[in-house]
Amino acid sequence: NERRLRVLVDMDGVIADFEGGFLKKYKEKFPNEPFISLEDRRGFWVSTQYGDMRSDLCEKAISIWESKNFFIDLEPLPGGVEAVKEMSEMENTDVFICTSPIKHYSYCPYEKYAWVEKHLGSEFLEQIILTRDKTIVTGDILIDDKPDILGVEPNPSWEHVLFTACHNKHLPPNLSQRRLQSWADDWRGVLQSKRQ
Ligand code: UMP
Repeated sequence: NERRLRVLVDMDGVIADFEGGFLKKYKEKFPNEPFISLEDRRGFWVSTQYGDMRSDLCEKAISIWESKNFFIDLEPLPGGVEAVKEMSEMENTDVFICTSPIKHYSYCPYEKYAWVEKHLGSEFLEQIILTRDKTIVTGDILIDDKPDILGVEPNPSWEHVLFTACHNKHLPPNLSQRRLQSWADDWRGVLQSKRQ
């Protein structure tokens, strides 16, 4: 059906609290090291900002999300699970969870599936797209907190709607990029605007 709307929803920073989960486990593992509060986060890459603070903190940060149980333990972000379930029940709407796994593959891909099963239900295991390149995935909308989503396809089919996160909320307004401030924002209106 050509009239169906296809929505791609990112996981980390959109429905799963990567930043909050990272900071909590980083402080537990490195209680005597400096940390960056969520208020002070700038830039998508946590590891880059920690490395800029002190070079050895880059690998310490990376060790947190490479650890067993990091991804499965992430808390859902407010309203995200409910929104994904609601949009998946809308008529003529297909929802996919589109997420990039880290390259240290021991735990992350498995735990992303387990997280989706735990919070969204086993029927959503059909809807998972794990890819390091989201530009080759076709869809009408991609809801994602990463400001720049690049890959081999120079003209992705989707409109990227930037989901506000601690690391992107200070970016200067970009008139060519719509934003969702949170799941309390008008995501239904964004979907409606893409329907023919
Ligand atoms: N990630 C890193 N380094 C960072 C921050 C995040 O490798 O400093 C990982 C976590 C996620 C992935 O697995 O990058 C981001 O995926 P998307 O949210 O773009 O799908």
